[in-house]
Amino acid sequence: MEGLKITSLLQRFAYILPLALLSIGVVKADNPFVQTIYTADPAPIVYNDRVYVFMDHDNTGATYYNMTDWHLFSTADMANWQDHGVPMSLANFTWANANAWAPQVISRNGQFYFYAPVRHNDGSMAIGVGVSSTITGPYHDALGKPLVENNEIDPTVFIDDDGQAYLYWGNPDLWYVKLNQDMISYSGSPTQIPLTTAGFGTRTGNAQRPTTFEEAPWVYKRNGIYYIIYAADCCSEDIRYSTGTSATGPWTYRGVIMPTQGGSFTNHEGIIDFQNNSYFFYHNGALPGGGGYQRSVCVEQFTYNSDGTIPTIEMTTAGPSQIGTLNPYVRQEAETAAWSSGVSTEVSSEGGIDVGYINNGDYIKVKGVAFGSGAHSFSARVASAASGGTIAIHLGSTTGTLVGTCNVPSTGGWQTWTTVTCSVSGASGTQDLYFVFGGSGTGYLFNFDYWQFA
Ligand code: FUB
Repeated sequence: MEGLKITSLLQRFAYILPLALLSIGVVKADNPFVQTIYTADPAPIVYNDRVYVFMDHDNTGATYYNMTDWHLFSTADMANWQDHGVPMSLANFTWANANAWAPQVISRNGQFYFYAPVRHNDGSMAIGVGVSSTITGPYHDALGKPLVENNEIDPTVFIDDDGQAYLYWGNPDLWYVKLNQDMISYSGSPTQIPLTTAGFGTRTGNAQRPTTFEEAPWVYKRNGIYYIIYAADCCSEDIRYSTGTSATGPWTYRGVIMPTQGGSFTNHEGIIDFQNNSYFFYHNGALPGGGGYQRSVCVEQFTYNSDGTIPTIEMTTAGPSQIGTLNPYVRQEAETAAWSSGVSTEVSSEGGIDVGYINNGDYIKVKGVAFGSGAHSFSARVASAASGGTIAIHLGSTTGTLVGTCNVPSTGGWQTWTTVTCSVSGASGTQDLYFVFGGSGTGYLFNFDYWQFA
């Protein structure tokens, strides 16, 4: 826990001033959709009416991709994202020692399988596979050794309609292997997909890489068309795609989806359909202090053309429209946010995650909260080893209508939890809700686990 606090403190210095400057009384944009840490290489999966996104965790101040864990966020409405913490760590692959890079998770056999590139102790990049009986993990190493190893990266996994599963990966080449039903072994040998210019476009000025394919393959099938999306034309990368008539091609080059934008020289995509909409996930360097090694995951909504081709998708700070609303009259996790400023998250002693490291002026935005005819009280689960503080409940912005203020006492410990309740007046209709934290002094005020209106 203390280690988390130190990490958080370092992160805080990187984030807090620019975020504070950006946030004075304004309604925030919602991309990047994770603000508490730097994140990259998003891998979305739809499960039980939610979108879960596995991602890397870029270290603050890093000058290389020396990442050590993966994080998971989920949403039911594409606007408010719940932090699930760390479902899998590099340390779980005991045969690996660095580079916790781009993962993807898939469900089969009532289990969830987590594929990721890591650096094997022998110095070569390899792909490990983790397994868990729940999507949120924790995942454990399924094999105790690499699933495949050829010093190439970026696995993507796809199960075809006939039940055959494929693992693809590669940089600089592009490979696939047929996975067995158990998803942790394979049949035959890894096979190289021919990188032809007809299949993957023409790159100029790089004799070693004559096609645009660089890395980050993402394979799926939609309405009978096989798609392979990839990071292309390094560096800076853009995102391109090809389509095929089978899971193993042949592939036909289709062009650019997302042009080079956004202040990161890498990009890495994931695509899903959810609630009859299509979503494109990617990363950029858009958070304060961001760049090529401090990246942030984002998402855009898009519509396929009628022939199945994909339109050009630009990076935005607005992100997708919210699907439906958020119900404030059931327990909501404090770590579910459309935007936050200044805070970090940690493992809660009561299970799950809590919001911690809260300073005076930090805030959380929850988008599209359906109060209906009105709320009369608010309860929050809180803890404080310091002297506590206040949760000011605003509508519309951090300085919008104040509908209530809850006092948080000292509870004698950062994980010594109590429930506080305060009266609320004027919260009705559907509103963007802002919890603005207050307190005296310069230290942390309190922790915040969950909340509910009545
Ligand atoms: O995040 C590390 C590497 O950068 C990924 O594996 C690549 O796809 C690129 O995004």
